[in-house]
Amino acid sequence: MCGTCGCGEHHHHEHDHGHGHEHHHHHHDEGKVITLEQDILQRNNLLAERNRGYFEAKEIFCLNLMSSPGSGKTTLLEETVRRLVGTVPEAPLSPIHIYVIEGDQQTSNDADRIAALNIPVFQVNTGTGCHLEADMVNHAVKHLAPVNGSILFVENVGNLVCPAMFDLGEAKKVVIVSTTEGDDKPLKYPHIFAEADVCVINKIDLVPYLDTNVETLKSNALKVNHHLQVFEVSATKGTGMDAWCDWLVSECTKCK
Ligand SMILES: Nc1nc2c(ncn2[C@@H]2O[C@H](COP(=O)(O)OP(=O)(O)OP(=O)(O)O)[C@@H](O)[C@H]2O)c(=O)[nH]1
Ligand SMILES: [Mg+2]
Repeated sequence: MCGTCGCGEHHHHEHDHGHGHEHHHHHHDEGKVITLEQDILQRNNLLAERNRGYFEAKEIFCLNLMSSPGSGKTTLLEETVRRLVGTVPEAPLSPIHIYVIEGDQQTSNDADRIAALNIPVFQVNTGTGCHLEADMVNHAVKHLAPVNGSILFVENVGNLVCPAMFDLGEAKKVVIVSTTEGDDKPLKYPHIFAEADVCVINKIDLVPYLDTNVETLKSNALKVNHHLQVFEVSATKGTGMDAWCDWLVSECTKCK
């Protein structure tokens, strides 16, 4: 399905032939592949802009949450929802209406976790696809029909590479990286950090058990993108969650 972002069949095929660590190049198909990629990305960008216009008109604050599998996107969402729903901030934000779109290859596990909090949620299963695309968000939004002034969280498919290439029409891209992944990930997977507006460093409660240096992790992220707003949190223990939620509320107010 996804030749666009380098996860297509032809790549796996090449790996199957045991080229080890060599760089792979497209040979006969190179021109064709690049044209196809441009077409897919261009069509996605057009749809993303339509989503963006819709969100702006309805003052919906849309965030795209991206990370490796298991960094804690859903846990962060669950804890964020609990806090924001419990919050009664100053008008015009009270009450905050929250909607969630869940992207996974298979299962509705994450949607079930969000639905348990009584939040409207729509699960997108991408099958072999490794990222969400703007048309999937468009489709999901039609089902959710979010009210004006709401927050819409989109949890992307767990993948630190491909989601970076696909604009969904969101106002902010958030990359989550957990301390268990090591402090070099921003340097090894720079594109997603370069595209993001915010970097949430999650699982800081585990730092005592790891060799990961959070300051190094943070400075590597900022090396790739010095505009990044960085939050250090433990979604499970609650550390740093207030700063993250305050930021969300203030950005949500700005988009009014
Ligand atoms: N210790 C610790 N564990 C956490 C934290 N946040 C999440 N976890 C755990 O990490 C595991 C994965 O969390 P999820 O929230 O499912 O991760 P995810 O990014 O949504 O995963 P995918 O949707 O599969 O990509 C779960 O067992 C969580 O309980 C944290 O701050 N500290
Ligand atoms: Mg998840």
